[in-house]
Amino acid sequence: MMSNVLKNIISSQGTCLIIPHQSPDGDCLGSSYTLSHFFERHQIKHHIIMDDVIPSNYTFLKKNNMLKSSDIKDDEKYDYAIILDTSSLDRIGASKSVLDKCASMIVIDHHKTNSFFGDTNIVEMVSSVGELLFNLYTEIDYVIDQEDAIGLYTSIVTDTGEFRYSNTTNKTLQVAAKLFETGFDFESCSREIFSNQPLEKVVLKSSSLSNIELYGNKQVALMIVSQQMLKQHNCDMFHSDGIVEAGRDISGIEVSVLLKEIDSNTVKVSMRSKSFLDVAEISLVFNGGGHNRAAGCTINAPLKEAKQLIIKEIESRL
Ligand SMILES: [Mn+2]
Repeated sequence: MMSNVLKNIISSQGTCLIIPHQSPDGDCLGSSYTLSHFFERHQIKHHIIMDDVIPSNYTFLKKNNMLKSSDIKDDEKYDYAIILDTSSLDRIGASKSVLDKCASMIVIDHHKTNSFFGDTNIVEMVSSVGELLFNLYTEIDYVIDQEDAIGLYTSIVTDTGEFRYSNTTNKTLQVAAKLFETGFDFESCSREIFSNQPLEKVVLKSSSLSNIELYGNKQVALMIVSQQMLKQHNCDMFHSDGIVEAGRDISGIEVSVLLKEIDSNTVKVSMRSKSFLDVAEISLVFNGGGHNRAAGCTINAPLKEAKQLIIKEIESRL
């Protein structure tokens, strides 16, 4: 078995930068939160790099030690960059200059499309990075507390779609049970995450869904969030979170696609599938990545063209 990276960091008192992926979600924010707490408890000097805006339903995971890439000074040096929930280098939520200041890169991830770009890669096909961190903690007999449970639970509950997706295993539920044993306030966590949507975000979602298009014998749902829609509803792109899942949850739909217009020649594609289509494979065609049931990629083309490309690729597999 690979020696436990966390144990090595503690024994060497290494300095660390925790780096989640771009457009942070519940898993990378929750796992950054607990890992930072773990380091605090072991007096390890560290920061979390957060260049993006944290979506409002995850602001309870904000930490005082969060810095932007640009806050890291030229002469600073760190022993480790710990990259969480990120399958490839181009998805990292920090500028490359930050990585250059770290002697070693440790990747902790659960994407099957992970490209093993770190010096050390801990990649396991579990529900979430939260579940993977829990396993690493258990290996070294670290006693998780309520603060850890807040981060770990957020990771697991969001990446499993509240324990509904096929990545939920009996191990996942056993981990959740262990978190509950700490007595942490899971109801307050759930409220923060799921019952805390800004009104403009809900209106954007409704606007996108009301213009839904169906393809592939009505098995494919396609939604769009354009720059013009963001302006109209006073939203940022991170407010598009949750739309692609709503498309998937329509009966008869196997694949849901959300096209996010970043600029006139860049479209980010999010995909969700319900029961059989491997959307990670489709993403790989466009140099993206992800999981069987949730994946994404970027297409450098105008919206209309990107739509044709992705629909063609999906329809050929149905
Ligand atoms: Mn994840």
